[in-house]
Amino acid sequence: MRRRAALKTLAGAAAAPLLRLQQAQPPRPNILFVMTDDQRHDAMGVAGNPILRTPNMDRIAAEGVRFTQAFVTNSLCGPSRASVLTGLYSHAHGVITNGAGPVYKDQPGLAPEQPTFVHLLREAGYYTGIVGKWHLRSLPTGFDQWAIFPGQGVYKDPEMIAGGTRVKLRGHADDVVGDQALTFLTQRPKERPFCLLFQFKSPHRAWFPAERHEHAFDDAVVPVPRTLEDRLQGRPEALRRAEMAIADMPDFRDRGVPASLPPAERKRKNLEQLVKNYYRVLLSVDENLGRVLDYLDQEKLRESTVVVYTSDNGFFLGEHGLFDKRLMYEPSIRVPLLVRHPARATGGRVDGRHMVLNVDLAPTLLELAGLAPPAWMHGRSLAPLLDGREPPWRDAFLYEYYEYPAEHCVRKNRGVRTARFKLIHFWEQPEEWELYDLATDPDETENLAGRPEQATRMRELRARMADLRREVGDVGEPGPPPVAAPCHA
Ligand SMILES: [Ca+2]
Repeated sequence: MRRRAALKTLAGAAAAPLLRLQQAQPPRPNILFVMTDDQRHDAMGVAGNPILRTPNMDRIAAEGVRFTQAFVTNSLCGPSRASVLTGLYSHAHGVITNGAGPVYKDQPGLAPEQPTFVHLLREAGYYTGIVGKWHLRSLPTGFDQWAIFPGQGVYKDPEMIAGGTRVKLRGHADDVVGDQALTFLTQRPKERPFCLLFQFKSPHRAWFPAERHEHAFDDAVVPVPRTLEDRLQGRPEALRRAEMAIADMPDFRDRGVPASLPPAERKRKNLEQLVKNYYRVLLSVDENLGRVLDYLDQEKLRESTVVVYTSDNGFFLGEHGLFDKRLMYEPSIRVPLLVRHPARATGGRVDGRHMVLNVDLAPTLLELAGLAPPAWMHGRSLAPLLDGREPPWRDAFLYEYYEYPAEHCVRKNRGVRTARFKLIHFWEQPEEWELYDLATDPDETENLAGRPEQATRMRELRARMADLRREVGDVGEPGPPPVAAPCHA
C-alpha cells in the first residue's frame, strides 16, 4: 500500500525535468555508465592495489575525478542497483532484497513503472541502452535497446535476453558485454545523445576467468589482511552466525582446495584462490572497458561523453575471516567511483573528503544532462564536487540491509556512518549494537557499544540515525514481518 502510494507520487513528479530542458536547452553530453558487480574500492591499480593492474580504469581516474569515500547504502546487488537507477533508498524503491530465501522468493523486483534516471533521460530525448548484468527480476523499462543476462548470468558462453528473445552467445561474459556495448554504440542514431549502461558480471561469484587470464597472478603473493584471524571477540552474535567464513566457502573445492584439508590451511588456500580469481576476472573487465574508451576516442566522442565507473557493492577478501558483503563494514560498503567529464571532472583529481553514495548517481547524471534532479530522489548531485567546488555536504549517511532469512544468514541491520564513527544496529530480537571509531580502529575490531564512556556518543549517533531515517521517509518495516524461519533456505 505504502509502496503503491509512493509510486503514484513519483510518476507525477517525473514530468518536471523535461519542461526545464525545453526552456533552457543546456548542452547534453553522452553518458557512458560503467558498473561492475562486487568490485571493492581498492581493486584497481590507481587505488594502490599491490597485484592488480587496471590501465583503463586508471585512465578514467587520470583524466577525471576519483572519489575515495564512495559508499553504497545497501551492500547487496539488487537493492543497490535499484538505488543507482532511482536515486532512492531500498525501503523506498521497494527492491529490499535479491529475492533470495523463503520469505523473499516471490518479490517482484523493480516495478516497471518506477521512474529512473534512464526514463527521465529518454523523455528528454536521449537514446538509452543497457548491456550486461541487470539483476532486478523484472525486465528493463526505459531503454531503447537492451541485452541483459538472465538473473546473475554465467561466465562462459552466457545467454542474454535481448528485446524479449533469449540468445546464447559464445565467449567470456566480459568480452560478450564489451561486444554488446560496441554494437549499441555503432548502431545508435547519431543525431541524438546516448546514455549506455555498460554493466559487467565480473567480479561476482563464482570467478571464472577468461582463458587468456587463467594463469595471471600464478606467482603473485596474495597479501593476508590483518584481520584474517579475527576471533570476533566483543562482537554481535549476528556476526558470528553469518555464513560467510572464508574457510568454509565451497567454490574452490575442485580448483585446488579440497574439503579434506585442515580448516586453517583451507582458509589460506581459499583466500589465495579467491583473490587471484577475483583479480583475473577484473583483467577482462579492464580490457573491455579499454575497447569502449578507444571507440570513444576514435569516433571523436571523448569531448562530448561523460564516463562514470562504479560498482554495486564492495566485497570482503578475508577481512574478519569473511567473504561476500551485506555487513556494514568498510570492505563491504566502499566502492570505486571514477567520473570523467570533458569540462567539469578533469585532470586526475582525487576527492577523499566527501562521502558520496550510490543514491547520488541518478541526480548527478540528470544534472550533467542539463535536467533538474527531481525532489523525490534521496541522493544529491555530485556536479559541484566534479567542478572542485566546496558546497555544504553531508557529514553522515544511513545504511540499511534487509535480506534475512536468506543465503549467508546476515540479520537485518541498519546504521549510520560519519567521517569518524560508525554505529550498527541489528534491530530484530535479539537486538545488538556495534560502535567503531574509524580513526583509531580502521579495521573495525574493537566494538565500543555498551561501554559507559561511550554512552553520550551512542545517544548522539542513535538520534542522528533517527533523523536520517526521517529524512528519507524510512518509517516502520518495508518488508514482511520478522519470521523465526531458519536462514538457510
Ligand atoms: Ca553485487
